[in-house]
Amino acid sequence: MPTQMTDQSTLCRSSLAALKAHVLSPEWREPAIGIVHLGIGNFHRAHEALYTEEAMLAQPGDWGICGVTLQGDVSKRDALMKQDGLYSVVERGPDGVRVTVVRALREVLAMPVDRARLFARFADERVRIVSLTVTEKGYCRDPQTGDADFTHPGIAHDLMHPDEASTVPGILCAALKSRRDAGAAPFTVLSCDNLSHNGDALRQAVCSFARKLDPALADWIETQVAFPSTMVDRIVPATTDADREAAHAALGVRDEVPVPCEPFRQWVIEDRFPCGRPAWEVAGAQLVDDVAPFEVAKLRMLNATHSTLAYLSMLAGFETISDAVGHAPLRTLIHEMMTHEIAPTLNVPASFDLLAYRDALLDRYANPALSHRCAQIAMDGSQKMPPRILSTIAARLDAGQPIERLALATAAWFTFLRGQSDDGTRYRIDDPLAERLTKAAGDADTPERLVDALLAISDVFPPALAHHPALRDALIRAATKLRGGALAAIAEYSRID
Ligand code: CS2
Repeated sequence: MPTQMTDQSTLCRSSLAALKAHVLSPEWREPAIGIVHLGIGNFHRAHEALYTEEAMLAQPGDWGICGVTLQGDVSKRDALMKQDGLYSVVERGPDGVRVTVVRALREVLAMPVDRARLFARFADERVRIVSLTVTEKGYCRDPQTGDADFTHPGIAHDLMHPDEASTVPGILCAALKSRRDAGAAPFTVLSCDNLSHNGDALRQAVCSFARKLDPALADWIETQVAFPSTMVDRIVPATTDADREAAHAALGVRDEVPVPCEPFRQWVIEDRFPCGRPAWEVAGAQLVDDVAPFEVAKLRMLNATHSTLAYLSMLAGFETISDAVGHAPLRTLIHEMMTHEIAPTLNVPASFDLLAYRDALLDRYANPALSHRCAQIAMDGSQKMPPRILSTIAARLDAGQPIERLALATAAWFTFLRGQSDDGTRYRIDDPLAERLTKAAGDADTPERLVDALLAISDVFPPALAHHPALRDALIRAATKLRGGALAAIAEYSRID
């Protein structure tokens, strides 16, 4: 009888038996698929997938994951499926590297080519959770109203052709409609993106889209579907050859798609899952009634300082976050920014020690083993700046408080949009509003014009903020300093009281 040829040199389910030291537990029952995850990038694979694997080891259940790439990235699907959905998480801590093979991912689909298979999954009542990491821009929201953005070409297309939907609101509506039409229970929709009140934000985008299409469907979604909010946290850079080599050295077989990450991880989840969920708490997830304080603290402390470091570093020439915090004045600047300008705006439970949180963040950033590139964080500023930095600025201006360091962060973004670092190196601006932003920044020949041109972009700056004189003044001061070079501006702003 001919034997089937398997590639012994690459990670696959038949190589698992030899990898006992690199799985969480050799006891493993292959689960049926219970979660469809939209946006099968590195973050999900180092976060929810790992929590889910640990939950299933403690409490067996059918929570296997079907991961979906929404960009039609067939090569990503094929690379993962060639390895039967297996991949390794390469945890890089200051004390060394730990490689763990994750088994929870059972299938990978690419939209739009796999539409029929994806909708068969959505129709399967064993799928009880549809989770998402599609980044801020994936929600296609109107920044002013929070509804789906009906001027967005993808949303306009999906309203005309709901059976060929390609946006997140369009796909979720079509999937939920198929459940309703079949008289089946809906699935829970779980946003895992860095948006404030991410569950509510997604619910509004989906329901406003559904209301245009089919008001009865919108009513059904509003009353029947749960959209719990979550706060997710783990620093997960892009994969490099060094990660492939680390996985190979540990496993003895090749893994083309490992995921590097820091040892730290956190997941705070609003506990509203009418059709059940994995026992994520056994893996350390915190199931709470209200995620908002955790979510806002993470966005305003971690993500805000990440963006600040990224824009100042793109100008000053620091390549990674650990390089950036290795520059003492920059580290001081973000330390002081968290202490004096951000932490006082946060309303967290008494047990949440914000200064300890700040110090832990600085330690995480300094992790020399994690090469987290500033250019990766600098992407999509038009989506990231409002929840990360502008929300804190607005709160402080309302209270009549100073915003100098936050203004420097914002002016660094404006200056970054000119597409050139202080030493003349040119880079590309990767942002859904890139055309408008780079035109506004490129045409401005003075700090005043730069600030005015960018404040006029109402998708980023709501009118009350755009017209606040104290903001404009602080931005012009900071943009003027940045003209003299980011290093000099960092030095000066690290010294203010
Ligand atoms: C980062 C985040 O890329 C970015 O914008 O700020 O991905 C950050 O690493 C995660 O939110 C950490 O949990």
